[in-house]
Amino acid sequence: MATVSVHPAWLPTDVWRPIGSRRVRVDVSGTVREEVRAACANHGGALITSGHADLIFALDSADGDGYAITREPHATTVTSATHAGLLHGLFATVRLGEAAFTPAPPLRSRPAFARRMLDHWDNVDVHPVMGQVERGYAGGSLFWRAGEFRHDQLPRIRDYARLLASIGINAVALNNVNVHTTEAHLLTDRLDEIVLLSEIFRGYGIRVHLAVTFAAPMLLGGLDTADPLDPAVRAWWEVTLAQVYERIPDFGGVLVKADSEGRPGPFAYGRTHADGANMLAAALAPHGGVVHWRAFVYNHRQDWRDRGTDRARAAYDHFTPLDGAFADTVILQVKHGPMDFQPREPVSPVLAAMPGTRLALELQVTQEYTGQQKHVCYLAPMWAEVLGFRPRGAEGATIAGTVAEAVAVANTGDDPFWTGHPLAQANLYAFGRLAWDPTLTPAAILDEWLGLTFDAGDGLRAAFHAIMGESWRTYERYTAPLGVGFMVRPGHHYGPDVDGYEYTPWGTYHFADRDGVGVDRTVASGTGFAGCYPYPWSEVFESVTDTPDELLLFLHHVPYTHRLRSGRTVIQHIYDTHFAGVAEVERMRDLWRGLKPAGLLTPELYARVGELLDEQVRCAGEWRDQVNSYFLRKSGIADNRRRPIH
Ligand code: GCW
Repeated sequence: MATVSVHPAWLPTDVWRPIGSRRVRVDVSGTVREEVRAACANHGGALITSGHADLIFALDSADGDGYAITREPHATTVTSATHAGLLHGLFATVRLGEAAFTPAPPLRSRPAFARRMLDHWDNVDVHPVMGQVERGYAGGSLFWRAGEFRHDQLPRIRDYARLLASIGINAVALNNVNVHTTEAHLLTDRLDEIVLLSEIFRGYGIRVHLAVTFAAPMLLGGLDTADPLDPAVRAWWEVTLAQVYERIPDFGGVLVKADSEGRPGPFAYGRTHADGANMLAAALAPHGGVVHWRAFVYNHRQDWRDRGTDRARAAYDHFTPLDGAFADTVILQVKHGPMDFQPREPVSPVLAAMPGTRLALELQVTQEYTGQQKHVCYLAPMWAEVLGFRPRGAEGATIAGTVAEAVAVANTGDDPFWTGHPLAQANLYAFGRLAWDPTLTPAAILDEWLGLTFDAGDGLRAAFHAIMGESWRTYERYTAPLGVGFMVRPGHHYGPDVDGYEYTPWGTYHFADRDGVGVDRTVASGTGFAGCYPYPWSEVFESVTDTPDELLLFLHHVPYTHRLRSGRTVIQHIYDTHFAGVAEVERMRDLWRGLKPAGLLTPELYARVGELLDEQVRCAGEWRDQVNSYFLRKSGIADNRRRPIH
């Protein structure tokens, strides 16, 4: 049971009324029955074992974690082959509300991806730079505070597991992929904490995974090497992981960030990433565990003078030669874009280039580069574009049809609203729903979330759609233009700093000079990145006239006077979109001011969103003015509408 001050997110008590006010039979023991029991206690219904039931939950012999809901005049029946599937069926019934009890054709649903995973970037200790949660914008960690496990938070963690289960999440990595010394011990002498968490998550059909450091055999085992082909190293992992399985029989496996941003990895021993990942897979496979191996590998110490090195190519160059070399139980986890979770990037070419490897698509729900949960930025439209992208053209498969799994970096913490910005809850909700069914539309998901969270009527719904529906594109308009990315303040990544990364080793440049801007990634004259795509995208991206406007500067260096497909020049597009983006944010704030707190739109939530919208207006204005002034000064070309630029 949550403490009163914690917001119920999309599961307020009232969403249980349609179930809880009826006579319900649950033919299995466990979480479904306990949820139904609680709902009936709150809403006057009854959990019964005999006699007429309005709603029945029963196991059947179908396969997998899907469910079926049969709505007949006298009763509704929810069936699945597994407890987890029945739980998903329960939450689907919650989403249907009263409609679950109106006769209708049978509804069958199966998840598109067998594993739908959330990665926490939580630290145990407070990291001197990154804090308790790396790129966390929702307070502290739910699991640890200042080095200590949060025993006092177990009831809230249970509520959290329930929220995740209700959107179909079935795997959670508990700690940051940057595994520092204290966190490394979660695998061994602090395993008790993971055991406790696994007991809570297990009840909701969620398996726990741990991020581990590749150097663990040295750090924890006292060995003098972590060479994946060294027998003592292999033996250490086998024994250590076997001990984990003694305590956590359904332990999901490990997540590894290796040879990336200073993390240890197999390169130190002249071994490949397949050697490293397969070694861990061999230790896990006998127990049914998997390895999530991140493809986020690039040179973060590059010389900015060196135009030949292209960070966008790095994952492709490192991993595609290894296609087919990874064990079956290794999942290569690939960020959706080739750089790093920018508001606009092309889909990573790695996702289309490794047919012999199990791939996971990695999304970032935490809003590192999309307003840090101070800005409204509903990300489902971006993710839907990524999932629906067809690397081989209209006749080819989508990304959703290509990858094996969907993974996302969590945006949650111990904030009373779970996500800092209350409206950022919609992003977590949308990730879960899209990972279950990538064909759902962002607008339909938003509607679902609004219905549950606010019991929103038509007026409120329309206002929320107007504020949130296009908010990702709005964010794109007032920040870095035309896909060029990374004009953020280095380090914390909030707010504008056009040249902040320009002369740094991080590989994220825009190359603006007095004549033009953008990165030439063509085969003909640039880094060759466009050639990493299959046909037709290799040709589309190679061509400065065919490249979609929103990606132009990601792929081409063009003069400010270059005409976009839209007909506008690049410089005029920059001015126009930045003025328009801020005007849209002002309109969002005004719409919000026009609402009145009532019902589930509580005064606290209303006030929090209002304050954050003020900050979004301020920050968007700063973006507009810095970006516009920068390009006016570089180019010397005036805005054709002579609006104020500084
Ligand atoms: O986006 C970058 C972040 C790092 C993060 C890294 C990664 C966990 O700035 O904070 O480290 O990506 O994905 O590994």
